Amino acid sequence: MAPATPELPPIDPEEAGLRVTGPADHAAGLTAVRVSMAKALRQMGPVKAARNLLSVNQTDGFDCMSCAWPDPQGHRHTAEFCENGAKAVSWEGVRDTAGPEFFAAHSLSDLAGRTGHWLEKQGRLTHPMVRRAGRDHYEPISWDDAFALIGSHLRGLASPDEAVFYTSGRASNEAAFLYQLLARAYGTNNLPDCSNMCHESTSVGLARTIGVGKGSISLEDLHRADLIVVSGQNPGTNHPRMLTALEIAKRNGARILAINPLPEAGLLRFDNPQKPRGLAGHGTGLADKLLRIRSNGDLALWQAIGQLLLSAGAIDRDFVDTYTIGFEAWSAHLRELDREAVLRATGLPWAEIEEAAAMLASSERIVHCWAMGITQHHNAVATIQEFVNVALLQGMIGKPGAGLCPVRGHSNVQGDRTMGIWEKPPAIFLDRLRDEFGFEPPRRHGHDATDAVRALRDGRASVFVGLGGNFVAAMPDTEVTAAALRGAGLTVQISTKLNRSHVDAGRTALILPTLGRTERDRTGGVEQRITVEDSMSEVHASRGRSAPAGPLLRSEIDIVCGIAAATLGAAFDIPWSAFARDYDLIRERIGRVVPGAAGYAEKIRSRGGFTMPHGPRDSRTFPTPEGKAVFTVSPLEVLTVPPGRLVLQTLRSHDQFNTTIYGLDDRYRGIKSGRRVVFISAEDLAELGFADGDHVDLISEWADGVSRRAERFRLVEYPTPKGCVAAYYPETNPLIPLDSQAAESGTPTSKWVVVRLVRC
Ligand SMILES: Nc1nc2c(c(=O)[nH]1)N[C@H]1C(S)=C(S)[C@@H](COP(=O)(O)OP(=O)(O)OC[C@H]3O[C@@H](n4cnc5c(=O)[nH]c(N)nc54)[C@H](O)[C@@H]3O)O[C@H]1N2
Ligand SMILES: Nc1nc2c(c(=O)[nH]1)N[C@H]1C(S)=C(S)[C@@H](COP(=O)(O)OP(=O)(O)OC[C@H]3O[C@@H](n4cnc5c(=O)[nH]c(N)nc54)[C@H](O)[C@@H]3O)O[C@H]1N2
Ligand SMILES: [Mo]
Repeated sequence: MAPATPELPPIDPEEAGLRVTGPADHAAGLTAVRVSMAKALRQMGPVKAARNLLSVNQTDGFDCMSCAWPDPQGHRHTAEFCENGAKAVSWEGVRDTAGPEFFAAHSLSDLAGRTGHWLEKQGRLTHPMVRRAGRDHYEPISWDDAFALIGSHLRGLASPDEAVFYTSGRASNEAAFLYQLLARAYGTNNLPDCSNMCHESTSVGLARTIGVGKGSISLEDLHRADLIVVSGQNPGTNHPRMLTALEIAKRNGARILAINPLPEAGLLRFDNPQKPRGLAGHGTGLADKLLRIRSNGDLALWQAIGQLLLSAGAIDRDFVDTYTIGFEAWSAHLRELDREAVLRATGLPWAEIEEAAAMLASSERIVHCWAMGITQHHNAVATIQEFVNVALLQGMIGKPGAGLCPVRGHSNVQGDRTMGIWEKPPAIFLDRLRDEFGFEPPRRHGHDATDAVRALRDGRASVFVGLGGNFVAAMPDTEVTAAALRGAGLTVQISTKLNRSHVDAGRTALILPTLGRTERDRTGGVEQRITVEDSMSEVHASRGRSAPAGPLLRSEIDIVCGIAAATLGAAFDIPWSAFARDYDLIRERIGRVVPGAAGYAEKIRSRGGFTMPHGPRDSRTFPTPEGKAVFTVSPLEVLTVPPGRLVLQTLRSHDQFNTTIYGLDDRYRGIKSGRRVVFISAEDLAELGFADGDHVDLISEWADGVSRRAERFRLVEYPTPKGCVAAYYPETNPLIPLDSQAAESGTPTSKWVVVRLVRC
């Protein structure tokens, strides 16, 4: 199982069994229920499976960690989860563990030859472990010694900016709040997070145009919309509970316009597994129209739609006059729109664009939803601002049944940002932090995720702490990112399972095992709850029910407090050990520091929680510098690729959660027992002289002249637009140049990688 190139993650031997059956035309249904139950029973055993699956997303249970989709208010199904939620819960609840014996048996050199799938499959991490400089094994270490080691490294740095504090989006609000407090009390804003790779373009685009970097709707709005636009998103796999909301909306008369290069099963038809009709019948047809757009054609599409709406007079004049600025400049710009450029960029016939525009023109309550197919592009911020322009034109913000709905990924990624996990914190947040804790927080911006890699690579940073996640596998340019972490003086991973980021370890490296969302947290001798915020700004409590995977596990909060006390001692009188004993004390501080969270500790005691305020949604108040919503003008640049090259988008299979690979199948796209596939159109196969079933290496091309390679992929003929191919993340991350980033947001362009195919 030796890796093909020593630096690259190895190829799974199970790939040899790869089979291809072709795409499905609907999502969920009986298969989904059968698959999730079988997995749960196998991995957790019957008692734990029942306990865990019955408390997912219940008001007194835990928040499902598989996505950030909101829970319905009032009536909830007994089973308020989906197939992929059940997979996530089972994956955390496994009976297997990877403790000291495992690490004694497997050196780091051995682990370097294993796949990410194999690493996570070893089970839950149970003991704090250390890899001491020069050694090839992790060995056990006590919690106190681990904290002392971190403290001495951090205190020994020449500047606090030589440390990086990364967060993945599963951390609770309480853990996130204390983590940013630790970083800032220590002296740095180096708080990159998974948002930087995810919805950062959304945060930037929405902050500029409506003044708040978050979505503006509730679940109820989605149910009441008469048109729902789903751009660059695959909800059947990544937000399956959203299909239920789409089904309700359809029943209430809504139409759905989907915009995607691929005919994703979950966009076409939905068999709701929670209803008898869904279990046996043919389900609900979802998209009324699917625009099979070329990669990155969305900016052009929305400019064209804007122009068509303008000429059709589909304008909410009152809204535009009262609440916005910049309309004249925007409409003048669209009058000049080059139709030829639109056709080239989108690959769509003009008549289809007109049809889509007519759907918008004839709707009164429109919700715009989007995800990674929009945010992970060079011009992502401009694209988002362009459909915001259209939403403003039609007055679709701050009215029932209408609004903007960025669909977040990690279950608490939005909450983490609210709690101050941000390398560019707003001044008001820092002022309130100063007033509450009595120290002056650093004001200069910190590193985002890609800058963190550069700083580690160039020796400007030497300590990396990860609160969850798998930085090495999730980031672009795998070899560069891995080498950057290996060059660090100290890496600390607070994790539930083993992954690539523990293997590409710093000279000294720590693994700190933590409780997951499903597990009972009795820190301080009492049963604790944590809180989270979903994609629609609903905040609520979450409490795990299962016995922890091992007696030594600590909560993320406890671990952050341990690191903080060992690093900062009694500085600023921050009561770290009291915080760890009573999470209500943290919530009281959150209520005083976080804008919009006044009375936090009391509010989350109410069943179902509360909604964070949102000016545009609540009262059409737009907290931009101008005090109004802003129309923005973006030049239309059509990205092209040289002859013989293709545009690769990197996406998720139905059997993974980000870098966690549950299995090697992608049921909806007809792939079994393999992940190293490239979906490619019949035209491209013919033009490039390949056939379905051929094997190729992928080589990406970028301005720096470095040739990045990912090896041995099987070509799969698939209905994807000509010139646009798709393959799974994270196998393709070695192809994405670190510097290939979205303008303004810095998000890696995971959906736009220029590649060529070489027969192998
Ligand atoms: N089961 C499961 N659930 C998850 C995750 C998971 O891995 N597994 N991940 C979570 C996370 S962190 C996130 S961010 C979300 C991700 O949720 P998604 O954004 O749905 O994830 P992707 O698989 O990246 O899918 C991107 C979609 O955009 C389309 N697309 C690509 N390029 C373009 C383009 O140029 N234009 C348009 N219009 N469409 C395009 C692709 O064809 C694909 O359908 O899901 C969350 N939920
Ligand atoms: N090419 C390409 N790259 C991408 C993307 C893409 O579409 N294409 N998508 C990007 C996106 S949207 C995102 S959000 C990032 C994801 O980046 P990350 O959030 O860094 O990665 P994950 O794979 O979600 O992290 C998985 C690890 O989290 C740990 N973990 C799981 N649960 C818990 C918990 O409760 N607590 C703690 N402390 N640890 C836990 C486990 O050890 C597990 O191995 O990847 C990005 N990378
Ligand atoms: Mo994400």
